[in-house]
Amino acid sequence: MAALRRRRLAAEFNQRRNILNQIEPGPLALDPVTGWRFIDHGQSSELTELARRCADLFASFKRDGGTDQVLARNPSKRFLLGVLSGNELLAQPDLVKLMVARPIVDAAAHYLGSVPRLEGAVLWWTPPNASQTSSQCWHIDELAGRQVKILLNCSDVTPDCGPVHFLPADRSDAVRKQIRHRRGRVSDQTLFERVRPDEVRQATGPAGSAIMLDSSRCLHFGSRGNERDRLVLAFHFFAADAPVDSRYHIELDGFTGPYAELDPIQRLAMAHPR
Ligand SMILES: O=C(O)CCC(=O)C(=O)O
Repeated sequence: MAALRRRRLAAEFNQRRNILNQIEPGPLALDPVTGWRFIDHGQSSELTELARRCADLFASFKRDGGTDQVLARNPSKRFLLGVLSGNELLAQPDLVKLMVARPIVDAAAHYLGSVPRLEGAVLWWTPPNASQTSSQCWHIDELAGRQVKILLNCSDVTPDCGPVHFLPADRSDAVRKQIRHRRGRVSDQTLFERVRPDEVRQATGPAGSAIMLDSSRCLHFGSRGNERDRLVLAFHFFAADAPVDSRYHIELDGFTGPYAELDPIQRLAMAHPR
């Protein structure tokens, strides 16, 4: 399926690759070796604004009883609870337009080698919890070979808020090769037999700070041991010919209304070749 899609979209992919020489990697460029970068509060005006708007949205969601409802719907899961996801976000054009701000798209384009598409987005709330399951264990995001995921802290994230922990891509590649990892979870024991604790990074920081991460290469986990709430906006870019992830998939019908303001590169980032 994936190979077929790649072949079918080869011309589209090449076009998106050729446009790269008209774009600079810009201030948010990612290191191709380590596959991540930290963005501090205020370093990207777009991300600072996006975090502020997401925090406001969450405050009204909570006021309207949304958090109680989401907990009632998920009695056995108390992490990464979706506040708003996928195409629901299209009703918040200001948020979506900030996600495809040029510094973000340009950095993702250079890392991925072609103008990518915004594949999906979700605003996640993690309340205090004591579980250690699923994405709370070391893993990579398996769907694509590479991706650029932005995990934007929309609340202040300290070590007791279950921050994302990750191992840079070059070290993750080496460890995965040693243990012949292809998919599934990696235990703490297996990892720490090969990795020093100080090699593991934590995505802590004030609201408005973020990490850009190739979560398909960097082993990572999050939402573990929260003693306090964490609100995070996750959105990710895939190369145009990568598989489609239906979970938080975001797909715009046309560039009308507020979306008419998008420039040609941003339009490519929001256009989904079929
Ligand atoms: O933030 C978290 O809890 C984990 C996020 C994660 O695993 C992911 O985005 O792939």
